Amino acid sequence: MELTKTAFIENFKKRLGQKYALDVSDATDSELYDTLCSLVKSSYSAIWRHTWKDYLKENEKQAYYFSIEFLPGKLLKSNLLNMGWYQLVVDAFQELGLDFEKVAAVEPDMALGNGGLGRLAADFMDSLASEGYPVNGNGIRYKYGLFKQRFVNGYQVELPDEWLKTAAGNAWEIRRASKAVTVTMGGHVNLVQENDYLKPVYEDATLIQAVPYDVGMVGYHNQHVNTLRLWSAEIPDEAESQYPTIEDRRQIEDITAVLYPDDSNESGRRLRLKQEYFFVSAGIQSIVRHYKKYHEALDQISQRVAIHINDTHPAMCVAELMRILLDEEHLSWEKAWEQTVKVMSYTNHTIMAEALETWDIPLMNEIQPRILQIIAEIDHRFVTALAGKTDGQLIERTRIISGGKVHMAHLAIIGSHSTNGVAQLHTDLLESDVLHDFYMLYPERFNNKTNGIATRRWLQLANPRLAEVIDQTIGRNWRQDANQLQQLLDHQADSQLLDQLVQVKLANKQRLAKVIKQQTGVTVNPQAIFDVQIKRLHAYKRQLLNLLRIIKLYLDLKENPDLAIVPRVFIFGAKAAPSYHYAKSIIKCINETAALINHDQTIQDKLKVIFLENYGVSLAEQIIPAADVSEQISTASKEASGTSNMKLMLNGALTVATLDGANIEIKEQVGADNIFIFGLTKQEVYQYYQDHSYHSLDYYQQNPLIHRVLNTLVDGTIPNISAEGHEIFDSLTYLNDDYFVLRDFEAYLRIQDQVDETYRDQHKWQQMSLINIANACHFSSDGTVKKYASEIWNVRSVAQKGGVNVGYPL
Ligand code: NBG
Repeated sequence: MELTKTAFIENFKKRLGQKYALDVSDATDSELYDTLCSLVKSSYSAIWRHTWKDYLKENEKQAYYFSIEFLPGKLLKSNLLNMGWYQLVVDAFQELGLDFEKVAAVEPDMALGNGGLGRLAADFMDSLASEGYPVNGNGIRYKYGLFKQRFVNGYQVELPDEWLKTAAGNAWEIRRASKAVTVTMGGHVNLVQENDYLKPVYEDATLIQAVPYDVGMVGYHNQHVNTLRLWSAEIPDEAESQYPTIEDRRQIEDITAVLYPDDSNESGRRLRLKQEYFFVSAGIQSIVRHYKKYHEALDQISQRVAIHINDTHPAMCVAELMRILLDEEHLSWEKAWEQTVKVMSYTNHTIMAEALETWDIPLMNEIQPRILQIIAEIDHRFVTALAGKTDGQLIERTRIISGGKVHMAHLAIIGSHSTNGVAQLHTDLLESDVLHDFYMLYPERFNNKTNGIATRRWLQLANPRLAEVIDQTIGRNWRQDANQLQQLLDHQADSQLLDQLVQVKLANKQRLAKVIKQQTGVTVNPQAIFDVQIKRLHAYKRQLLNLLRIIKLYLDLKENPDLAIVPRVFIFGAKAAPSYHYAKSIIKCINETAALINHDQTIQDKLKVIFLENYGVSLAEQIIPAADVSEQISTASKEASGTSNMKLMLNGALTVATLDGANIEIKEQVGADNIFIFGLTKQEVYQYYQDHSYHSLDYYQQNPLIHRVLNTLVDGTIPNISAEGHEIFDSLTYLNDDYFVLRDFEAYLRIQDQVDETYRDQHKWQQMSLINIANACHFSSDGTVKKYASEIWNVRSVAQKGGVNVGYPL
């Protein structure tokens, strides 16, 4: 049916009547939301069916993106936008006397991820569908999303995020019981000779039913819908009687209960490894089953299937595909291995050692003994093939099993044809340092794919005011093709446009000020600089550097209340991992500093510090459009890429940055004059590592300013932080400040002075802002996924890009 407002209203009322036997005026927001989702889903479902049937008809090669995190946030608005329905639905709701925003707010955030890694996966899914690529996601349907963060007396408290229990539940998923597979875990395995192959015989293994829940990933105006398949662990029907008590059942159901169970203890680690094998095995089994339905020769599977290992968590994909090709399909080891390496590819997302997973051999054996056998065989063959040909120590350093542990990154690299980093500097570091040994062995496997962001969510949806101004300036084609944003560069001298940017930013700041007031009770002045640092709480990201500067400003103002500074509102959003004690102490210190400053009458509006609770995708959508300053201040070399840097520049914030991750590429695009760069470079950081010449205590003892600022952590100036203040103080002084906070402090102060000075010249500021918006197109994830598709997976786009007006039918 043709999509018109009248037709939509008619269908909407009819659907509400069918589902709930209600009129519009009697329905709750949840019922209205559910009805709207149901209409949206019926529209794209027909197309969804065609999409995958077309893949089959055309015999398309398909790729599968395996990730333990997906962080899509809310999907209603993004589906409406991508389907071309957004404005029409808003208008229709208005005509019906309904509040669209209130209804949309009912949707729970799908928070199945921690941070950048999971959000990147979600932006990629949006871009892959919008660019028409045959690529599906594969992950876990956690019953509880990432914890809900609350602050109690300034401390982070974690509450369960029962997103599936909300009235709205997950309206987008389809449970596909018919596509369930069985995952085998635990027990023992013996190999018995049968004909000319070895057959594994399992004893006492646990069988788990993996049930997929599929979520449609709707492409932008192109009638193309991919699948995000999330697996849930259940007890197989035939095994019900083996699990008589609730406790028994929980052993199985807990496998997909929570995201990132606390792995600071053994039982947390065991559960984590189970999760990894569970979704890897379920995903690969279903891919192979699908492949076999339409193709015969498994020794050709790499021509039709690509599998992407997103970070090390799904690295067991290598061993699981080998297991199936060997044990179930009886391919020879050589053939199976050749195909596996061609199918697999791997992205590394961090150089932090803690994130390069290793597992104790006994634990791996306990979770899946057959997988351990296969990994051991891969390791053995790797060592044998290299023996005598290369330096023995290099072999020891690169082999998969060593020191009693299984090294997952080694498995991922050895078992795949491509390893990429996520920004140029990060890839360079992998090649020259972190993975240098592997780079010596397989230089051709390494490549860079700088991250990207979905402009649909981060500009069109999050910042409609800015989107409209851009439409008026360069037309609407940028909505289809982000590269068009560059046309804005022709308008740098258009003072009317620059004024409009001021108005847009102000309106967005007013909107955020309301959220802040509601959440914290603090009134902030929208004329102040909104200075934003939003990202996971981690020592290397240096929220602490920001905090020390805030304390310095506070001390300055206490000393001289008339000091003329440009008023600033510092805004933080960050969760700390539940077992990361130091990060939680930083949260406490920021909160106490905020309370001190926000309640100090002498400071007034010059300084406000806001730490918004429960940072996540939906909150980011409110904060980012309102930001003037983007804090990207990690210790050089530590941030693999960053993506909030890209989202903030797209929304016109100016970046204060170290030369780290993608900041370097942002600088290259906007030019050194349009970004505020400071601090140690990666070379300087590495030099310090080499000559051990950094002594942070000297900075404390010899620099009066640093002395004064650090003392506030321990002398009671900031109240209620006696333990946390000392902990942080010690880390920065006696424990030699791992992340060079003190070393970069003065450079940071100086660059921030430049920020103030520039902000005073609003014309210049807005021009810089415009240049940032225009150049953010270089970081569109549409462009990034094209490179993955052509350079790593070898899949092609199968949907034509629609025009701006190609919507989805009613
Ligand atoms: C994060 C990095 C970020 C990067 C994202 C996406 C993890 C393990 N890594 O710098 O810290 O932008 O991945 O690549 O979450």
